[in-house]
Amino acid sequence: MERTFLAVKPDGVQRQLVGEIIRRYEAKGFKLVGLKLMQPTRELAEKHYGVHKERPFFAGLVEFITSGPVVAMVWEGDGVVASARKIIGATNPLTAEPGTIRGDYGANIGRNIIHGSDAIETAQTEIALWFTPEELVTWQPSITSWIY
Ligand code: FUP
Repeated sequence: MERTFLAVKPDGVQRQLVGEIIRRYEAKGFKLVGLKLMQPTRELAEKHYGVHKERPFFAGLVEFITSGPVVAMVWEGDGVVASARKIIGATNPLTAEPGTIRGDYGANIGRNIIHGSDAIETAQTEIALWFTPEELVTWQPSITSWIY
């Protein structure tokens, strides 16, 4: 089953948007299979954003993402990588559509609330970077055993 990596960034945690963000993915019907609150190390942040190493915003980006706790998550479902990105919205919150997470809550491109993997292969790399295999839980709902 397809999986993606999402992370509520320090601005999203500090603005108390964690519940609202999780709610959107639960409501959509995706399945949560990994979740932890952590303050990323510089090494992790530099690896995660390695593709942007030469960009002028790289140092500030690493500084920001390591500045406070982040909620790292893995979500599962058909087409979850692309769908999660649609729910997140465009990189710049000022042009992101209203109704998306960044469109509704983001202040500027450097404070855009949430990260989401941009492709299936990237998701696999990011999941392996942020989570150990033991931290990911494979589970099935057992609704029929407790609901009428
Ligand atoms: P996204 O995949 O939408 O998170 O965007 P990118 O991978 O292009 O960029 C990663 C992060 O770098 C963004 F979340 C914010 C930051 N960034 C800037 O601060 N300035 C820029 O010009 C572009 C990106």
